Amino acid sequence: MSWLHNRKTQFKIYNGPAAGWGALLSVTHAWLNSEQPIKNVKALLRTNQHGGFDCPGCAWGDPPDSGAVKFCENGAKAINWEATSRRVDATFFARHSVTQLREQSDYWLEYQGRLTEPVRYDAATDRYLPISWDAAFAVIAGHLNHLESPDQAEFYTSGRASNEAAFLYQLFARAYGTNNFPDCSNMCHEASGVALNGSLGTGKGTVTFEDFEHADAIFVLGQNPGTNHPRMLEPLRDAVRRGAKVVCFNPLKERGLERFQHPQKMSEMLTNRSKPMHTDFFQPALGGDMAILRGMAKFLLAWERDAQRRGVSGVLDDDFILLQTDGFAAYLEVLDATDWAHIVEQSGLSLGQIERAAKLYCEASNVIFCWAMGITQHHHGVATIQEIVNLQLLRGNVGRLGAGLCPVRGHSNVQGDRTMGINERPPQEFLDRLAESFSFEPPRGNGHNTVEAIHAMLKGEARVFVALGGNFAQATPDSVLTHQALRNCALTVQISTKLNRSHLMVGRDALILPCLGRTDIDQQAAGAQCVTVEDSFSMVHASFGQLEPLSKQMRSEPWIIAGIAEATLGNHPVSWQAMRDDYRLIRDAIARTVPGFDQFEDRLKQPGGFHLPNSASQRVWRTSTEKARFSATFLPDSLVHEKVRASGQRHDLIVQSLRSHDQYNTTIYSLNDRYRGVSGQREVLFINQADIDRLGFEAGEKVDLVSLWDDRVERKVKGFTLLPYDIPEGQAAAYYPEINPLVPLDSFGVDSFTPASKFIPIKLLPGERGAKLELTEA
Ligand SMILES: Nc1nc2c(c(=O)[nH]1)N[C@H]1C(S)=C(S)[C@@H](COP(=O)(O)OP(=O)(O)OC[C@H]3O[C@@H](n4cnc5c(=O)[nH]c(N)nc54)[C@H](O)[C@@H]3O)O[C@H]1N2
Ligand SMILES: Nc1nc2c(c(=O)[nH]1)N[C@H]1C(S)=C(S)[C@@H](COP(=O)(O)OP(=O)(O)OC[C@H]3O[C@@H](n4cnc5c(=O)[nH]c(N)nc54)[C@H](O)[C@@H]3O)O[C@H]1N2
Ligand SMILES: [Mo]
Repeated sequence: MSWLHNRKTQFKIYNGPAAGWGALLSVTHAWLNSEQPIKNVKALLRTNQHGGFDCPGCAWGDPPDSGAVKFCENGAKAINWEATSRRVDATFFARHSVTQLREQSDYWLEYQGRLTEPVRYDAATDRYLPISWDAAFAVIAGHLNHLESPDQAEFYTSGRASNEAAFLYQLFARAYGTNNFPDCSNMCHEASGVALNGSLGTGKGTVTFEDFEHADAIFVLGQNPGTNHPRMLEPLRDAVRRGAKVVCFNPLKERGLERFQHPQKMSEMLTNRSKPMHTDFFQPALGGDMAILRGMAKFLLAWERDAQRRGVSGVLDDDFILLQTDGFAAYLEVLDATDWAHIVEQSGLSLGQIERAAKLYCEASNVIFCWAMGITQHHHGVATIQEIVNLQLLRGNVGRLGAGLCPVRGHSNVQGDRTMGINERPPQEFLDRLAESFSFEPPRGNGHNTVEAIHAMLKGEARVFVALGGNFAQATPDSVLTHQALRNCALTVQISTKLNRSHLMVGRDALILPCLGRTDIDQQAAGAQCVTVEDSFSMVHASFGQLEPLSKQMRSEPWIIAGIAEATLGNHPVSWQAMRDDYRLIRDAIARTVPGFDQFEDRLKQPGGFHLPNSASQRVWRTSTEKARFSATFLPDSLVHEKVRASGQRHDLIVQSLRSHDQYNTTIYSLNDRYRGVSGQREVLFINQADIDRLGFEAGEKVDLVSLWDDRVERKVKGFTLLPYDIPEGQAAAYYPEINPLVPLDSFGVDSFTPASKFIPIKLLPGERGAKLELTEA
């Protein structure tokens, strides 16, 4: 076997299973690196347990009534990363100017530790200096109260914010007067919400944990659970074991979709046995899923017609289609009008493969479809998800045990934040209830999403930017423009746990407000507080911090929001101080305002929490026609956007941006990616050897990447090592956020505004001369 290497960088094939010993070693490393291993072991054992805290990792749910250990390798990393004893305080900021800090990598910045005191940017010295909490609140209130319109402020949220924090935040921003809620979910599962709302009248997934136990087939599209939702591996493996089909669609043969060794099952660990994770694997073209799904539906239709001719029972669920749905006739027309050649060309699969996928689908009585960023972050993400729904409606696979739709969410509370009203396009009923509960008139028009917020800041139309968590500067597309957008602001406020690049893209005035994380004990006037979150299966449960905070100057998110609100609005429309002192009052307010939260406080006491009802899972369709709706959208003529074609240049490759095994979004835990065999480097381009040859380069060579768009802006990243990889020809992959500068701000999904970060047409240019890794034999 051969691999590429130099002194600090190495690429070699990983042959181990997902999880297993590799995971255990990696967890141990994260522990030791946190510099408080013993404390963190205790904390880890309380993860996702009743009376413990909710894992700040992903939004996958937990099986009901099991007392077992409920964390995974990457959850453990997230916890150790948060619960470090390293600190970023006034001494740290005295040592480093903001300009110097900008030179550091994202990895270095977050590694410096927890933010432990509030600071304000001082332009004269180019440094952050300490400020008291009261003075910080007064600065914010001063800016907000001097804007000409509340719509000149942007209130960003990242999906770790608790329900309590999110509810308070939206209440404050709406009482202040705006619906400008750019949100991480705009870049994440927005397409799922838009598609499911339109088709089924609910923006959420329709399945629970129990459904996974009863599914005969689970289709997993555009998702890498081994890295991003490791607790999902167990139900997938169990499904394979009991004879169900697990059918994956992914251009990359991700390790975590291949084999799995349970790190908490001694028998598997000691005998080093692993279990297969899938029964079938298809490698589509990037963005080719809609064509595959359309092809599958066409096969179903052909088989149905054939059965009718022969007078035998067919494959469609006629009763369901007749009684529960509408739009079927229009959908049939679209199916018939879509030609096979178009399907095959766009899908990247052969007709035989599509037929096989359709068979697998029809042979299973109960089917669940799961998907994540490989589906949502495309121009036609909404239409693709609606095609998943179409297929499921054809066989009545919604609203019964073992079947349904499962957008696998990202951040641990991103779904809850939406439920709490973090929504730039709020439903009018939500606003009505808010108006009634708090006796004020909230703004009714749509606010800005992430892309619109960046445009507004670039044009100087938005002037104050407040972030409840996250890393706006790095998570967003078109980094050069986005950084400029933040720096155009009169004030930027970052409520954060750790230092990141967003803190360095300062407005003329800038504040960093250090907050507690999920693992920290939260003491308020009424005693130790819990917060609540909602997972991908709509289970709501409480989370209690377990660790003593590093500094008394760190405050909880609700405390900080209440402070800003009181300084800006006084006691309008509530006593912010009372809410801050006792979160039960916030939960009372949620219970009064948000459907499904009656007797919130009492129901939290149930182990495992409680389930928010989902209308579609009960076959109640809250759509405009009160039916589940077939969507009749044609396949895109071309997957390549017209603005790329209009650039007059032809792309060399289509690149997708994805996550390594050692990162949490923009948080980089290390420069390694175990399952893909990369260590010591992140600036790599995974590419097929045939493409390296076709384009006249050599494996290991460094190249520059330039993306194409018809607006004369040069979007370039430099010095990426070409890494030969098992990836379909014509495609490539690289890590997010390193290639975010390549994603044009206006390259986003139809109706979702989600940056198309899984489909970036690029050209390769030769990089620095002589910078090449050597290929050696092992
Ligand atoms: N450890 C860890 N856990 C996380 C995160 C993290 O960064 N680290 N992030 C959290 C968040 S916010 C989210 S949203 C989720 C993200 O979870 P994922 O969606 O699993 O994350 P990505 O790394 O973006 O992986 C996308 C996958 O889709 C595939 N893909 C790309 N394009 C296509 C396509 O066109 N078709 C198909 N079929 N597949 C495609 C890629 O090859 C890749 O395997 O994970 C959450 N959990
Ligand atoms: N090219 C490309 N871009 C993408 C994606 C992609 O796949 N490709 N994925 C997109 C997706 S799915 C998402 S969800 C977004 C993520 O976008 P964000 O949610 O904005 O980014 P994160 O990297 O999760 O934010 C990390 C920061 O959050 C802060 N933080 C951590 N925990 C807490 C907490 O408990 N409270 C507070 N207040 N702050 C905290 C820390 O300071 C940390 O530095 O990125 C999107 N961007
Ligand atoms: Mo996400």
